[in-house]
Amino acid sequence: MSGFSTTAIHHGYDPRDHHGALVPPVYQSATFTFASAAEGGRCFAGEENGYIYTRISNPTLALLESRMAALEGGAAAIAFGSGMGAITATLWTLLRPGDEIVVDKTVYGCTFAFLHHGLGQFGVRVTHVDLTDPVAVERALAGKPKVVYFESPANPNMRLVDIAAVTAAAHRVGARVVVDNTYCSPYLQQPLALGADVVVHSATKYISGHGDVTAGIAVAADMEVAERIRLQGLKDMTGAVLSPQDAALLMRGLKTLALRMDRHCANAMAVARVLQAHPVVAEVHYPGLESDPQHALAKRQMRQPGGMIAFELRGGIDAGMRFIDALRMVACAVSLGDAESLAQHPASMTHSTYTPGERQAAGISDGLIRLSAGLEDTADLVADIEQALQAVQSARPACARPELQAMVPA
Ligand code: 7XF
Repeated sequence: MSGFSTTAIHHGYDPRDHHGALVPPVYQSATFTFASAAEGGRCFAGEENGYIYTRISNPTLALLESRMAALEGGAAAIAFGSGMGAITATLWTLLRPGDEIVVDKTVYGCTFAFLHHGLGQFGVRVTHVDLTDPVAVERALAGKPKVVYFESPANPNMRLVDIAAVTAAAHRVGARVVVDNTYCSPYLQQPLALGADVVVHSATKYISGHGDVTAGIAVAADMEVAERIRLQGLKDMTGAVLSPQDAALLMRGLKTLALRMDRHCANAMAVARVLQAHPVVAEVHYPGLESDPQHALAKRQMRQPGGMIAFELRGGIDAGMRFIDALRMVACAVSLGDAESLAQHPASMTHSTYTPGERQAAGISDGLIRLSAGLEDTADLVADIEQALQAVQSARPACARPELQAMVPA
């Protein structure tokens, strides 16, 4: 078994099968020819292997899929044109009217919207539960849901779910577990190894790594589930296929995934320490900090604590907005996992699909700021964060002694 990066770079490809081309060629073809009408019929009937049409499969997509399956430790992967494509196709495939899905209380804004505006409209019951609370988990599972769904860490507030514990409990009642592994990538966390059934990704983020692709991936532990997601969720229900060019860009991203994640994590740790020590910061949510209540769980299920941080400033939303506007290098933008560090305000941006009441129930406060630590030099990133914090501090009510600044009420 090769190491992570060797798999990410070499898995499933031999240049000698492709005229010696070091980099896999891109099969930029929507359709594939059959040697005869009979062969075409056999391919459609599943009696003969062969590419038919790119919405079903394509050699470039197949190579990306085989690498992602190997990296996540799954039986097979399916590539999609967006993370939402992967999530919707997976859940449309696994759920029927009358079924229940149990979802952690915090998920990405459009996932939340899909659950309530999409699945909810078609007779699927959506129940939000605090999956960090074992008693609440047992109570929710008593209703025999078909699927348990969560992110860990959750977007945007960094709550971690104990993947092995929740999965074991879900399996006892026959529920399938789907984990959104976007915040980690398979380098930091492998939910299938902890028992989960399907992993979904917004590959737009760390897997691409360069902010130039919108893509998604689903990886299933079981081949039969993977085939159903491909033939129902992808082919018929969403049509959310990835383009071969974008698959090639994702494979380029995969080659440096481990290197990039190490730098993202180192930068996030440095920023988290600066935030934690600063008097204008009220709270930092980063599982790498020893003081974080989920530090021990992070050490158990993640290789490193990741490149994402959430925090709240004293002075709430106004101070948060001032902080974002004061940043010079860090861009104000949604998305994450890019080379460029990005900051955004979840309540008005990524999670504005929730009503204020729903956000409160999800633990997403109005003052929360989310930072995606990029790949810049640590000193430059830290300097930008420090000067923006200083700008917030200077704008606060004058206080004779700086050490008392922290005591000025919000
Ligand atoms: O369809 P997309 O590729 O944008 O992926 C959707 C998605 C799924 N799961 C998680 C955990 C995500 O974070 C996302 C996309 N999130 C971006 C963000 O939070 O910044 C989207 C910008 S509105």
